[in-house]
Amino acid sequence: MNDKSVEKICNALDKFKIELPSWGFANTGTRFGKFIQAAAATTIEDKFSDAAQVHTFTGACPTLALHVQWDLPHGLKDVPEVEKLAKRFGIRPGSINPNIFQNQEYKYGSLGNPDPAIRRTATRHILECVAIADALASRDVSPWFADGSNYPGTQNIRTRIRYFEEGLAEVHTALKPGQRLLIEYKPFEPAFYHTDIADWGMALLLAKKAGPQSFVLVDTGHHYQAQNIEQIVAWLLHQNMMGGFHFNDRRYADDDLTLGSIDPYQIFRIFHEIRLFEWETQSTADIAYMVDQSHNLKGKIEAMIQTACTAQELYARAVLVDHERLSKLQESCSLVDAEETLRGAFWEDVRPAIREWRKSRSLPEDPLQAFRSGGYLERITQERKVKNSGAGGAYA
Ligand code: RM4
Ligand code: MN
Ligand code: MN
Repeated sequence: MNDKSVEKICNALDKFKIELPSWGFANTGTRFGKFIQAAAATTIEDKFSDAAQVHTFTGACPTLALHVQWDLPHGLKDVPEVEKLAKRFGIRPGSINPNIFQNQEYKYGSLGNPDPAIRRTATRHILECVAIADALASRDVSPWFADGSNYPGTQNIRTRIRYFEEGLAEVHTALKPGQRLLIEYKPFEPAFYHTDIADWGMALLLAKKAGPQSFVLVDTGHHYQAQNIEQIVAWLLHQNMMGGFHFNDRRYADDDLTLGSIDPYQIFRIFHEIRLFEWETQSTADIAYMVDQSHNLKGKIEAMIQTACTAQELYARAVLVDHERLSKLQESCSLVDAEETLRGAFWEDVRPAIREWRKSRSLPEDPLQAFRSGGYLERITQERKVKNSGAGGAYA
């Protein structure tokens, strides 16, 4: 690889940051049960501390997404504590995620619930999240709605669209200048007949209707098999509606596997669409890159370091695509050469260039190795094991 390519990668990596999810450090499981890890985070302090490890060794993850009910159980009252932790660990609070799916009252939905009192409760919670985001100087409020129904005929799909339009519009009016509302979609689970915000088209229409500070959030695991995700990304970029990502990989459904573990070419193609857009428009796409993964079996901090490094590798490959050349080949319909231009970048070994970048930024060349020899994992395993041994893993 020539010096110019290395320099291009280094400059791009300086700007490429990826947000970690607080819930990725806690004990999580499948719907059949949890496997408890002795070193898992059980408090918000643990989560900040673990995230700081990932950032220390990768230099790529300066922010932590928070799930309000899990991380700020007392809402706004917990803001000073979170601020203190953010300062102490050198990690900024990232996107604020409302929880409108876990409480008993949300059995039949939140903003789409036929009961107006429950719709109010949900709206109030999201409004509090907007206030929390404001207090923490976090830009993005990022709700995911589990709303839907399990059987045909049991809910009025169009009435619920209206409820969503009303609820989201109300939330939008509370946004401060600069804040954004990111609307996430998901085709199924937990609802198995219809989900109120099932795909990018529904999310896009709702975001447009809510107001100019709403954008769409693409969770890479929230698509049907074989769906062309990079095409969705290209459309959202074209519409200036691409707000952020929840990165993860999947083999079957919403598996939340490590980014790029199943299909690295897919993630590369997404990054390519973004880089191409940026080259054509001579602008930087204002996108929040976030991870939404919870590792049930892998060590959580190690898996997050692996994820951040994988994201950098796939992003760096997309940086190498020769846009000028590719555009000409596309125009002349030189199919094989165009495809080879894209594929060629994908097959470049960018790891030496990334090591260069790390060295020149005083980061360890091998973040995973550096974490392992740092002694942190042994220490927290000792400190947390008693607490974690009391955690229940049962499904029923
Ligand atoms: C959902 C979705 C959301 C996440 C929850 C916990 O499947 O991906 O983003 O907040 O899980
Ligand atoms: Mn998600
Ligand atoms: Mn998900």
